[in-house]
Amino acid sequence: MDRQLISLSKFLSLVLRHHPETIGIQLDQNGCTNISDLIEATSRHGRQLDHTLLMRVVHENDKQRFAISEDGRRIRANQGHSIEVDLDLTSQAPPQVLYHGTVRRFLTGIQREGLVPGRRQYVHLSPDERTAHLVGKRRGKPIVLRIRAQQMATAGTPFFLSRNGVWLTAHVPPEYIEFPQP
Ligand code: HQG
Repeated sequence: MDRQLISLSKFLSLVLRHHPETIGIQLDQNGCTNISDLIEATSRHGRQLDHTLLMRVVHENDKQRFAISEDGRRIRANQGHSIEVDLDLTSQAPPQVLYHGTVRRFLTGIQREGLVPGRRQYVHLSPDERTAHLVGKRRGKPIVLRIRAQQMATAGTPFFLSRNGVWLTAHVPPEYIEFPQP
């Protein structure tokens, strides 16, 4: 993605996951908004956006952060919301182990409370170590935690797989987390 697309992707993440009111739009209960309203409101907000550019942000997005409805009229973020939305995901069995990328300064909190969603709707887990490493790296020297997801699921915790491959769950208690040796 080029710089213009990255900047637009960040802006659309802000609007479609956290603060639609910044540009005066509303999301429906599934987190969707009308594409033409979004384009108009974004342009009114002083950011250049048209349909072609929006489709490039969606299709060239490194993490497939956004999805378009089948009729092509609506858009939403695939995951990452702080606003409560119903992504209509069905729970499914996770692999035996999932991964979470974080940094050392959060470890004490995680050891105490487990992984909590913070301002997001869910805790985000990665299917592979490499992805978790990149997630942790956003904040400093990455630390990758191994999560015994299958055990959690067997004990009754639902897991969801977002449309862009991120595993979501409400909370990971510390007893299911393998911490790296200090
Ligand atoms: C940490 C990006 C202290 C947690 C990424 C994380 C991902 C705790 C931070 C997606 C804690 C929350 C999500 C506890 C969790 N005490 N710290 N008990 N429990 N934490 O950004 O997983 O580019 O909300 O380790 O690539 O980092 O936005 O979650 O460091 O897929 O599409 O609290 O966001 O994708 O941070 O990242 P975040 P995350 P996008």
